Amino acid sequence: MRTMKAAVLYDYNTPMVIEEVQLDEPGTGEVLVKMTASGVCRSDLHVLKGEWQSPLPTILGHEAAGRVESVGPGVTRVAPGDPVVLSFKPHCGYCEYCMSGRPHLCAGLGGPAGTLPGGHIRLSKDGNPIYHFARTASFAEYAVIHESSAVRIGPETSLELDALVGCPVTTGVGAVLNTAAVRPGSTVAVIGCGGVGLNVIQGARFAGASRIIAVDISQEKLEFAERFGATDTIDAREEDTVPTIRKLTGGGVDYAFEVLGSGETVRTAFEAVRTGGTAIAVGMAAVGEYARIDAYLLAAQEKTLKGCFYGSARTHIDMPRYIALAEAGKLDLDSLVTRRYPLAEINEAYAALDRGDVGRGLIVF
Ligand code: COD
Ligand code: ZN
Repeated sequence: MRTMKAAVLYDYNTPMVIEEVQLDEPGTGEVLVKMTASGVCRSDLHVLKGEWQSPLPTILGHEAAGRVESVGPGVTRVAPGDPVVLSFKPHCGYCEYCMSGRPHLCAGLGGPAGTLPGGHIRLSKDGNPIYHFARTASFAEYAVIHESSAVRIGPETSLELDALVGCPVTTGVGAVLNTAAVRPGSTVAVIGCGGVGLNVIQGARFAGASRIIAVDISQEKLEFAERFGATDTIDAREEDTVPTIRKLTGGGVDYAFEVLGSGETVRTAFEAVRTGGTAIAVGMAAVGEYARIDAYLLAAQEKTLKGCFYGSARTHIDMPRYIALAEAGKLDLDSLVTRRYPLAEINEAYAALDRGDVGRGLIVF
């Protein structure tokens, strides 16, 4: 057991407490990672605000990179010293989803929310359990994770920026390349240009989209989106999104991505695609929220409405590839990060996200 600094959330809508907690050694099939950096994402904010329930107390953080410190019994995929990106979707490798190339939907690993696969809890404070949010709990100096959550990457890499591959890059670029399989020359709309939306935009640019229409309610975010490849912008506060997209494209886009998480914007995405087009819901709405779509047009215009979880990622294939693309200058990780914080300032980092500051914040250990 080791003692380390971590940010603990005890109650919704209260600041995280930076304090010493205890972490057990990795068990069978588990890996201990020393954290280099962990990104600041809206999914954690959803929990902070109580919009998504998670057992408490918990340590948030799910997009991170670091180095393997030690491995538990039976671990063969990684060794101490290996640089890894953390994946918040561990997979068993043997279930129908894993075997058919969709490990992001793996159904083979048990355990309730807030625990590691198998139901294990390795975090505690004075003998009381602390839950592992998203099976990563990366707002801490160290994390114990499942072996399949430790994605080994090349030795020569900027581990700090690679943290972003853990969530926004894999989710956003994967939504374009895997979930939608955008074809060169297609037209694309992106509704919500936060950390994940920017990666949908740069994924679409990489895929060769001819037109990338960014939609947001912040002029600053729209200007930032242009740096990542947006060819047109729509301020949803001033313009009606669907008619504007139809006018710009002569009838609608081939693909519209909802990257925000609301029923209303899923509907906007559905209405913004042309006949035969595809709307992809990347954002996760509040539990119980519905998207009203025109059931007649769904059939008559042969539209597709598709969900996307974690960029339909095959993490061990995709994450090293995204890093290679970044190293080749084809994806931009550097400009995504607009501010770095020490762990002690994590509450300020989430306040900045909530305020709508542009780009991604990064907690650097
Ligand atoms: N129309 C257009 N844009 C809007 C509107 C609106 N009505 N309201 C808000 N926005 C903009 C905001 O200004 C902001 O720019 C953007 O939408 C949201 O961005 P962020 O930075 O707040 O959020 P992200 O990018 O960190 O996260 C967005 C997700 C959709 C990924 C996240 O919230 C989510 O739903 N995650 C679950 C889905 C998933 O697979 N997650 C993987 C782990 S995160
Ligand atoms: Zn995230």
